[in-house]
Amino acid sequence: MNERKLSRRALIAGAGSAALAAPALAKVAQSGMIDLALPGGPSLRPTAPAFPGKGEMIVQRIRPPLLEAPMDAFREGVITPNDRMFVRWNWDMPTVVKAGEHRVAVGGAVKQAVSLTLDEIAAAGEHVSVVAINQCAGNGRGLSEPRVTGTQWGNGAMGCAKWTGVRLKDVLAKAGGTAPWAKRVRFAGLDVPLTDGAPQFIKSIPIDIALRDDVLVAWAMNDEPLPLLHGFPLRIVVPGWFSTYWVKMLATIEVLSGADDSYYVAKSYRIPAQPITPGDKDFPTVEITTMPPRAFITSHATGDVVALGQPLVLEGIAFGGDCALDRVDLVGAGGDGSWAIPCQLGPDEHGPHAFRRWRVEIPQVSGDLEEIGVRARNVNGVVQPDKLAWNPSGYARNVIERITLRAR
Ligand SMILES: Nc1nc2c(c(=O)[nH]1)N[C@H]1C(S)=C(S)[C@@H](COP(=O)(O)O)O[C@H]1N2
Ligand SMILES: [Mo]
Repeated sequence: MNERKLSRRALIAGAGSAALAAPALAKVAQSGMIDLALPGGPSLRPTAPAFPGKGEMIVQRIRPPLLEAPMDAFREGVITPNDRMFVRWNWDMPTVVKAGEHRVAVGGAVKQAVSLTLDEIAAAGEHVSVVAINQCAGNGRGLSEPRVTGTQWGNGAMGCAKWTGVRLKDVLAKAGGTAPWAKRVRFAGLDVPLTDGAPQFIKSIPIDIALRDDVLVAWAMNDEPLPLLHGFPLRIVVPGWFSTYWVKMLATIEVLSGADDSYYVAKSYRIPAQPITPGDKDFPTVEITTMPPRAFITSHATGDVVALGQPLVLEGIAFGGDCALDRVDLVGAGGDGSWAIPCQLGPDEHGPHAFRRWRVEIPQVSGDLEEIGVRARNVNGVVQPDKLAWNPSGYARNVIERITLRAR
């Protein structure tokens, strides 16, 4: 009940308009520079403490905004505060949204097409919260070797938040439910392409995923109304799936009777069906869907000096991807025959789709720690690989991340 009150307030407060003045976007104060340590190319990026609604973030692009969280945003806890959540817009982002006038059109292979107000969405069903990781399919792309095109993200195009809303299936029920022959559900936001004739950013998910109990039309992020940058007033949340499907500023829900041939599903956001070698052409591809497991060291970074002869505690975060995390191991350089030390997992506070903390103590540092990494395994037995599954867009990176520490 509390949840309901809170979310109602979130939706209705001040007729819930959110605006970000266009000039404010351009007037980003640059406080400093951060080195993303990207291989073989320019890797310095400005950081901005003054981007509207944000703490210190790495500015990859101002407009449409691409903001990355510095890794120190993940040093404590498992929930990413709203002001440290990365931001990604493919096309231009509307800077004023009037909640009172906002409608969500639900149509296609449904019984009766409807156009719903925010109040009607809020009344569509039980209010549900899920803690889930929002990760860009291109997270870590900038670390690809050889380099690839696209936003040169370090590993900060991810974050974990509590999302609150109603189930997508309850919203579909407002249209009388989906037809028995429904195949996919497609979403569009308020944003439109910047160039004439370019495809709109629309995305679809298979019908069985759309009807899952934890797939939401969400209006709150960490108990606050969705910030404009994150899709006010409503966004789709698909736990365990890359957030390219988590369409923001949701305006249209379209139930499809067949395959989706739209650009961002049929042509882009795809990975090789089989491993490839850089330079390969004309290989079959599949669409990006669920996330694989990943782990990160957050207590230390390459170049840090640690005390020789002393114990050393390393800490970080990890996640299972599309299912719960099973274990994390600290591993030495190289694949076979190398050492592995099991890490202790922090409490499972927020369920299978959230970050977990891990910790490990090395009893005594006996020399430099070259290329040590952390390797996550999920409950489905999927383990992070030692070798990068290189692909031309640097998607779905989950190779073991490594750092080198000097002992003095
Ligand atoms: N309407 C709309 N929704 C969108 C996008 C977009 O460009 N427009 N980008 C998607 C992509 S590729 C990502 S990674 C996530 C980023 O979500 P965030 O900005 O809240 O972190 O939004 C997704 N939803
Ligand atoms: Mo993305």
